[in-house]
Amino acid sequence: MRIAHHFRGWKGGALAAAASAVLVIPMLASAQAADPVQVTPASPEWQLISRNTIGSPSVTFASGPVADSELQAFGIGSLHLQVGGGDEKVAYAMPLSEASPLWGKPVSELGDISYRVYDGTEGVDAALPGIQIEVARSGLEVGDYATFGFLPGQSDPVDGERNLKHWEEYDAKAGMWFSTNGNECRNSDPCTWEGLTAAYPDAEVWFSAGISKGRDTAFSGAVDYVVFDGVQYDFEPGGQQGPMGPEGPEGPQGPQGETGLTGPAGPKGEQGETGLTGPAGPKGDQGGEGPQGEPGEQGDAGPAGATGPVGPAGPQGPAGQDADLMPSADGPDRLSGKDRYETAIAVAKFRFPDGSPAVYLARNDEFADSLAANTLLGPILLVRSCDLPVVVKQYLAETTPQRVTALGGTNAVCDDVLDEAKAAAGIN
Ligand SMILES: [Ca+2]
Repeated sequence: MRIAHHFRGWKGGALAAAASAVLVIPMLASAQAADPVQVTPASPEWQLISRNTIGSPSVTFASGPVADSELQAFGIGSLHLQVGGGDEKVAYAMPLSEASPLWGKPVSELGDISYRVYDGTEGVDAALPGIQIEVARSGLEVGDYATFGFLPGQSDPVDGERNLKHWEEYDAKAGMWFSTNGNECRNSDPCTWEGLTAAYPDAEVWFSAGISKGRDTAFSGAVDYVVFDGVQYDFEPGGQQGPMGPEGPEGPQGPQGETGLTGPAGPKGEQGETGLTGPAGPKGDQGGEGPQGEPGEQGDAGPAGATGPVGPAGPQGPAGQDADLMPSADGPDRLSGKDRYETAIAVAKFRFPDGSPAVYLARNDEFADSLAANTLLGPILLVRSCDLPVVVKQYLAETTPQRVTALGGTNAVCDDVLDEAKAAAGIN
């Protein structure tokens, strides 16, 4: 994936950016209490969410666009988006962790949600970028992870009329919303905000909140002045344009080569390429000292890339990889669950305590497939041919791997199960 960022790296500028993150800008008529938070390429609070980005969309912070209308970009510039039709999609959002004030906040208690969007897409009735909130629909304690999305195409802008090459403001809580993977408020039958929060009264904010442009039409335009939970975010060009960010490490090499299969792509590499942040190296610290894998030398697990706060890319520990693949003398006497699905997950959790960038799905009764895959560097989870066990879904939602691979043909693992598994992992 190539992202046309030219503002790579926040390592050198994060502190300076944080210090200048809040600008005092004269309030418009609908004044909010606090000053807007200025978001620049250097702001770590907002990032490209690589697992929800496909293709090579362009995301830049730039001046304007200036429209021939009353409403304009807030301040000087905005977040410019160029997304191709078909398969491309992009998410630019606030990754959340347990330390974030939004983490676990009941969705029903969220304050204002609105944004400005400029549609400059010629010749296409473009689908606009919307607001996307990853949630635990039954609360973080229980899970049931999904995404709530605002549908600008089924909602009216504040001025009542949508025009090309105009800035339009959408009050998202006054418009229509959908939930992924749910019986209520499906994309085909969306709900008002009140309907959404009534259908999922226990939903809590989970993993990210921000802007998303889905995989439908092309879009060329911009987004600015996002208000989320009453906090205003003003996208502006400039900021601390530090040195090029480090490239993310490649995906782990190893037994994949021996089997001749393509190993998991370096998903961390993808995010590193945007230069916004160098995410933590997924296995960087793992087993660093293990001299060719002496038993029992398994090192500390690296920080979980998906949920952890992103930091500079960590170097991969080559020796650690070897050590990591060797059996440990410290294992339990038995790994088990109440059935084979749970047992596979118990094995996965033991072997990959911090999750894995890649996981594999094998049919519960096709032992040849899982046997053939046993040298892959990632958990092998068992599924029914056309049914994804709830425990597997929960595991995927908790560990958010960047790649899910089905083992065998569609008779072994049907496409619906693969799609559902990807959705559970947040891969859309
Ligand atoms: Ca702006």
